[in-house]
Amino acid sequence: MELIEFSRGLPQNFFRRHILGGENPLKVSGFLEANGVAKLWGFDYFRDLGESLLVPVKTFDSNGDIRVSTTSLSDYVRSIERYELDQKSNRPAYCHDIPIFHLLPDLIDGVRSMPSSIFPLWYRDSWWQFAQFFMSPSGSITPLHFDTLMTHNLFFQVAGVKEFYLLPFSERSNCYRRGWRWFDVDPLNPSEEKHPKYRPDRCLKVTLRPGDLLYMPPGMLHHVITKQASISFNVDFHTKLSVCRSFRFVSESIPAPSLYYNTVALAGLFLGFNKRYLFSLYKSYLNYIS
Ligand SMILES: O=C(O)CCC(=O)C(=O)O
Ligand SMILES: [Fe+2]
Repeated sequence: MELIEFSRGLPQNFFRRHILGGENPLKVSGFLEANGVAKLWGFDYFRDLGESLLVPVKTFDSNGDIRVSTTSLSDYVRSIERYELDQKSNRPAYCHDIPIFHLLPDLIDGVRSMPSSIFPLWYRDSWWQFAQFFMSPSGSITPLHFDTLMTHNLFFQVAGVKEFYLLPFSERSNCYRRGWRWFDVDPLNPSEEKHPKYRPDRCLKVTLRPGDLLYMPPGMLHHVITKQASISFNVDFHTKLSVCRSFRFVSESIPAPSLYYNTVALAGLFLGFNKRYLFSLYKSYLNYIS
């Protein structure tokens, strides 16, 4: 596995070469700025916007549990700002996987200049419906996992800095798997004693700064640490090949809800079913993922 890097622009054959056939992660530095989506939303923007907007925030416990509570977006931004000034207080939880364009439809105008050709045809006219939002204070961690639907992932870093620790899907048997998609190995702090099969030389570190784009192919294991208070969003999507492949993982206990959502995507990608109708069947997914 190697990281393929571009600066700002994308090559002509980006979708065909790197997304349809690719197995490697790919980073495009300065992608958002180059596509007119620069400095779109800072912390100020959400602080002033979200007084009445309630969002779930999550804590990932070391035993693998995820605890969820609710706060107003403005209060949440203020708690991050306080924490970043004086890191002695408790770190605020992680605002993780929020379907932001459904909660704040005005934000869609800010991303219309993005080239939709980076998505499969079926997604292009409204790719933002599939986007998930992340806001986090420095030090927040999303532990090692792969994405539950076995989708491709385009990850957009809007503000702050994140480090991704990436491992190929083929390393899943060496990372001490828990259930379908979580892993016990901590690539930042590996323990030879506890996890002797883990191969740190297979792990690739990728740093994302404001404006950067990271593409991860289906099944790529990722562990993510927020280095500087961060705002990001991603779009998980299927191609015909990735959605068909996902049904193979019945033998690895892919959960029934994931198979349900992939059946919906299959109907869209192969049969071209109207997205307006299909999306209502898919929408609950955006609140289902961790
Ligand atoms: O940014 C993070 O902390 C997690 C991102 C992630 O897991 C994803 O995009 O699938
Ligand atoms: Fe993920």
